[in-house]
Amino acid sequence: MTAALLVIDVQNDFCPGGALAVPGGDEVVPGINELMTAFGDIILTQDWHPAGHSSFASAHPGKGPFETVEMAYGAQVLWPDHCVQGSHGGAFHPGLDTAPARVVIRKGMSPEIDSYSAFFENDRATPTGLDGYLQTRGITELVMVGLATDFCVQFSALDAARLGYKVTVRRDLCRAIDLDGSLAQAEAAMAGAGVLLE
Ligand code: VGL
Ligand code: ZN
Repeated sequence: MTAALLVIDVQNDFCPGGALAVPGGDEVVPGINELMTAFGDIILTQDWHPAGHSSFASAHPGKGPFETVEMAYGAQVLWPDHCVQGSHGGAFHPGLDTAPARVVIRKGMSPEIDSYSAFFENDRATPTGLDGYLQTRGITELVMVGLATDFCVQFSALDAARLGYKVTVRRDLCRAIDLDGSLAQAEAAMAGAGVLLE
C-alpha cells in the first residue's frame, strides 16, 4: 500500500482571528509539519471562493451565517465570507510547511456550488481531479488532517472511503467547527463508513 497525506484547508480564515475561525485551528500546524516528514506524497487543499460565492450568507438577503438554505444540490449551511481567492484569509497559515506538497487542490471555485470535499463538489458528483491524481500515483491509502473535522475533513473522508481508499483521520491533528452536534454526527458517519479515527 502506498499512503499519501491529505492536509485539508489549513488557511488563515479557519484559524483564530480568521473570518470562519475554528477553535484551536492553528494548534494543528506544528504536528502536521512534523507528520509531513513521514510521507512522500503530500496534497494540500485550499478553500478558494470567488467573491460573492453562493455559500456566503452575504449572498442571501435576509439570511445570516450558520443558517441553512436549500440549494439545487441539497441543504447548504451559509458561512461568513471566507477564503476569498487571493485574500490573506485564503492563504495557508504562515506556519504551515507548504514546500513538501506535490499538489494543491483548490475547491469551492464554482460560484453556484460549494465544495467541502477534496474529491467532489457538494453535489457529490462533480470531481476535483484528486482521485485521478491518486490513482495514477498508485496511492491506495490516505491519512487526513486539518480543518474542519466536521465539514471538509468529514466530506473528504467519506468520499475517499466510497472511492475505495483506506482512510485514517488523525483527530489530534484536526479541529472542528461543531455546529449543533455536527462533530459527533461527523465522527459517527466516518466510523460507519469504515474510516479509521485515530
Ligand atoms: C469549510 C465551511 C466552509 C472547511 C470550508 O474547510 O471545513 N467549512 N468552507
Ligand atoms: Zn468554504
